[in-house]
Amino acid sequence: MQKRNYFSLISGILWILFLSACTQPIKEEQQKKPNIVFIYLDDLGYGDVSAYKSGTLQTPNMDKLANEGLRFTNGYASSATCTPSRYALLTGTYPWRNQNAKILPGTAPLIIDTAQMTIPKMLRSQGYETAVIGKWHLGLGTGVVDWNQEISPNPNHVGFDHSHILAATQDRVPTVYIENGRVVNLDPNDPISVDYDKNFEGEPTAITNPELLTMKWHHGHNNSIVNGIPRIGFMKGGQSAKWSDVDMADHFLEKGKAYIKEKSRSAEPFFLFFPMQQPHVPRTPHPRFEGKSGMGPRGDVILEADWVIGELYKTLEEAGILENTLIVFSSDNGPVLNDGYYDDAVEKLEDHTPAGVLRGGKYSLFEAGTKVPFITYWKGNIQPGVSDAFVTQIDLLASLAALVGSSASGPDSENLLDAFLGKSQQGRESFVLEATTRTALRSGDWAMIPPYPGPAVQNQVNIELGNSTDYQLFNLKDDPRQQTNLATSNPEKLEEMKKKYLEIRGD
Ligand code: NG6
Ligand code: CA
Repeated sequence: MQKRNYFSLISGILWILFLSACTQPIKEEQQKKPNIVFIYLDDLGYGDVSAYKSGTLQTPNMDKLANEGLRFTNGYASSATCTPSRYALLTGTYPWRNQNAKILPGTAPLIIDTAQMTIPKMLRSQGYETAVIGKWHLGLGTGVVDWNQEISPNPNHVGFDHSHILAATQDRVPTVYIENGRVVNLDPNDPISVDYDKNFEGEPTAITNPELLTMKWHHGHNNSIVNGIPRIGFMKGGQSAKWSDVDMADHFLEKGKAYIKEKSRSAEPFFLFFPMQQPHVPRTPHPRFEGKSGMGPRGDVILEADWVIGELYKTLEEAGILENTLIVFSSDNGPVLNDGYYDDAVEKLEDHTPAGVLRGGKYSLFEAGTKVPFITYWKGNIQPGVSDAFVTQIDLLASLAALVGSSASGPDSENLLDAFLGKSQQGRESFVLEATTRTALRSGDWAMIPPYPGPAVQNQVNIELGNSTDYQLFNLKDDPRQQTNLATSNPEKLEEMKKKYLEIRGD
């Protein structure tokens, strides 16, 4: 009898141990907030991802996210250029509220106020570790930066625990990586100086020494030469710190992989903001990708970026955290072919359509300026599908806050979490988008562009900017290509749109 009691006691204990061993990891997994990886391309168009449009360029790793996640057909960047889009994304604030939110030189001060709420700050308050690895372009320091000292404020002062960045763009000096406010690999005996107005005596430029160039400039981009590529701005010194352009994709990938691997072992969830430089100019694919697209360097760097994304995905999978990681994929603005260098982007395009059927491109108030590929992917949590919900990058702050249990937001950010997770088709109603300091309204199925002076087409980049002496009104449902201006035939709708636009703009 006693023996039997002991037996049942021991088997009972074993059962409890067995059951708790089975349920424990699941419980922990459920309790741990999801990691968030935001992959942000630079100038990638709505039609550059093959999941968005069957074309000659194949992007299998982007397609995997799109086809096994949620592919948005009405996903928008906040601006048709880089800095304003990034500002809006991180702060949930319309970029036109901040007059400094425009394409910045490499010497510009940080335009995010260190008191402002940001996505990484909000996540940090919820126990996240946060990092930015890639292109920054939101300014650094307070005005006059000494690149040989700690540069402050930097991304670490607006919510990132860790930052490994390029300051502005690949075509702007300084052409160095900056980690947590310090230039990487800098030799103190060869200090860096940067100036956007005048050259340093005796330093070669694209104008004085064209024989040093391996890439030719088309417009702009004729100041200092680094690695044979003419840049915007003048730079002197810092030889050992200069990046290698063709290795940039590998460089950021290695940093991204190392961060994911390290944080996958941490008890805290992480947020990795991974803004990539492709396919912005100068397009410098690693030799492994050279000629692979048949479309010249622009196509090649898109294939390179696609490969990087596949590697990041694999890293998450191998670290065993794919099921607990929300991946968001988008682009900062629409596409451009010739953005200042002769690189065959126009000549070798063939039948590829970077903007899909959309009108305009980078810099434009027409749809292709801001309507971009937009994907959310979360294995096991987001059902694969296509969403027509109207979502914008400005909404990520409030939506991610809702995901992780924070009530933080930005002044213009809407909580669209259910739309981002595919639980609802309900997006936002209206949005005032920006393009080179001009603004326009997108509301319901409609787009309204107020009159603006200036050329209809920017000839150097060959993009229709949206300027006109008249109001322009389009019904995007019937006319996604924006071919028929309904401003005169539908005056009621025009008035309604004007009113809404002024309400939001508040001026
Ligand atoms: C423009 C540059 C362009 C690109 C852009 C910024 C010239 C003539 N053009 O001024 O090449 O660098 O700025 O692009 O200099 S963005 O995607 O970062 O906004
Ligand atoms: Ca851009």
